Amino acid sequence: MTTSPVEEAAALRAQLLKWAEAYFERDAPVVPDADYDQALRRLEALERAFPDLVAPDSPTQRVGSAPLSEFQSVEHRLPMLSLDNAFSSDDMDDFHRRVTERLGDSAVTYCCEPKLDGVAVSIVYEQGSLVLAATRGDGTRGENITANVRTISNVPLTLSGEGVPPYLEVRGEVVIPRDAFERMNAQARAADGKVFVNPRNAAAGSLRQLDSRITARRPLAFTAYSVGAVEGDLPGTHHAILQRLRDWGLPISDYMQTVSGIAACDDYYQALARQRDELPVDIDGIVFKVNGMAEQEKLGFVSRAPRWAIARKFPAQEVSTQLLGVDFQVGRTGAITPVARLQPVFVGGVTVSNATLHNADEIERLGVQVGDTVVVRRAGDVIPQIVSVMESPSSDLTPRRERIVFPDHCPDCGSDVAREEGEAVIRCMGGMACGAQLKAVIRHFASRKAMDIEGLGDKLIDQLVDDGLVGSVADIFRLSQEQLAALERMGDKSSENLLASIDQSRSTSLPKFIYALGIREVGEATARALANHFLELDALLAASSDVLEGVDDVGPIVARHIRGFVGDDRNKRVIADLLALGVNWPPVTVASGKGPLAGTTWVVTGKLESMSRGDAEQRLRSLGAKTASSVSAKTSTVLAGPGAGSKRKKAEELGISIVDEPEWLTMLEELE
Ligand code: 9MJ
Repeated sequence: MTTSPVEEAAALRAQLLKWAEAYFERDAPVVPDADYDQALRRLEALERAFPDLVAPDSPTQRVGSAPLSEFQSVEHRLPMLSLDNAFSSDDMDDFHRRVTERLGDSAVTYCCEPKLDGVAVSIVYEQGSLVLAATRGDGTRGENITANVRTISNVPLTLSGEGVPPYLEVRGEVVIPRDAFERMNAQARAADGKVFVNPRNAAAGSLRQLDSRITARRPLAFTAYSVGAVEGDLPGTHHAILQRLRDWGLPISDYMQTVSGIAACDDYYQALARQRDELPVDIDGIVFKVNGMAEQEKLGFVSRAPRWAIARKFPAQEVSTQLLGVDFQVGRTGAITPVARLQPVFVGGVTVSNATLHNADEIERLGVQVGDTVVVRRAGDVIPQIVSVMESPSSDLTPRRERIVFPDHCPDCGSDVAREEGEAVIRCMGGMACGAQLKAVIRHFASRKAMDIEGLGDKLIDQLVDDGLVGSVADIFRLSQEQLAALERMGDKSSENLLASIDQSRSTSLPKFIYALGIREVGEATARALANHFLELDALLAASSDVLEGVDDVGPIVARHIRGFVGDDRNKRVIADLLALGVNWPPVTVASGKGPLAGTTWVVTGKLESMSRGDAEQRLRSLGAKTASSVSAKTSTVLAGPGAGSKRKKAEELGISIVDEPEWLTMLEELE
């Protein structure tokens, strides 16, 4: 049966209105943006082809949604428009052609800005004082959220400096930076509070609180990106106007840049796309604006959007797909993790066919079942996650749903499983008798930041365990050339190389050795803190819980895990075997009041260009400094690379000195 354009348009309109209501009114989207955009574009195409189909309430005729009744409605002096989207360089070429044709000039300067993925707001200043703030609403009327916006710490309540216009409407985006979002959700989870799907929904939810005391507790941040109605004089370019806003105390994007021509726009887009995952805030594309205000005026507007601007979108980080099944994987500590098998989809720039489902609580929270259509999110190198379940379409085509049942025995070794009191995780009780656990333990032991055994990859580990050659990490150092050469796909040369790298790994450092043991919750930083505190392995093995809790980074839970690990006879044996088999390290040297940076405490944050953060910390410690992971009154200096977020902000608030990487490298040259 084929559907007519009339039916299709009606179905799309109904669907879009429903999705938009969930998104705007309830801050709880039911489909990824990419699906919404696709349906909207299809409806636009139908309406273009059959203009009679355009209904006054069509989602194509609206920018957002009607304001909620609880907030007062305010009319924007000038409409707040949205932006047209581009999805390819061809779309950008079309945009540039339209601009140059209308301007009759082929040399156009564009201002490039990251497209922040938050909530658009308008803030009005009269005689330099904040008098009104509103959401975009339907573009013509928005909601009065002045009380809430006044709580945002980087929104000035009064503007300062020369030439502030008597009436100035500033427009921009309110977001929640990623690291603050993670902290906020972690707290909400701990307190059984509302967990948000992403920073944008968290920002939206925070801004539409009727009680602004709640808003004040949310880590919101504003960035100005344009002006609305203005009485008074402003400079003649968009870029200069934003610089002026900054002079008056308003936050603007650090990444804003003017370029000539469309090829340079593409360069800017590609450069930011590469940095996307390291930025402190979510961005979903780049906005390009014709820089000259006279040119903007000449270009004017079409129904919903200015002709002088376009938003080029990045590939979607959230898409929908079907959950085909669930596998259960056993990790290093026996934790059994449900892994979603998905209908492969392209998301965040790669094709994804698996995603983590974390644990049974998460499955329950999501209400997910096999056969459901789910929203998958992949951002950066983070493991793909299922963030929500889409409403199941109620038609005969609805696939049969199937509940996800946790195994009551280990899927690898068949041992019993148990869930510890107060824990979300279910564990296999098989210990090292469980092949899956043993393999995961060895993978961790051999990994780069642990014993760093080059060439001992996952496949080889599987073979060694399955063939019974390795039953503990100590057995790695007992392997002979003959045993290795006899393995499938392993020649003489590769077995020699592997033996050489195993041999080399015997010389390690105490922090790496402690980390390699794979004690629960003992990551690299804790391993380093333990090594620096105890200096000798024996002292760590003998330490009581009280003594352990005296170490930076170690609380009662970590202390319990350490005591549990070192108290286990099998682990004691493995440690003794490793030492007997020649694993060794040089004495630990710690900052002992010596070195040019003795007495100082540093925090390294952001992404450094010339070395990893770990190496930078090592360099600092070798000069006598202490390094810490969080900024406090005890911090002397913060080394901040690009993308430094909350730690930099905290340092600024506390008046702690901040150095950038070039300054720091110069300092090192002098000190080292
Ligand atoms: C965002 N979302 O970052 C605009 N935007 O300009 C930037 N949005 C915009 N500009 C005019 N950087 C309408 C919307």
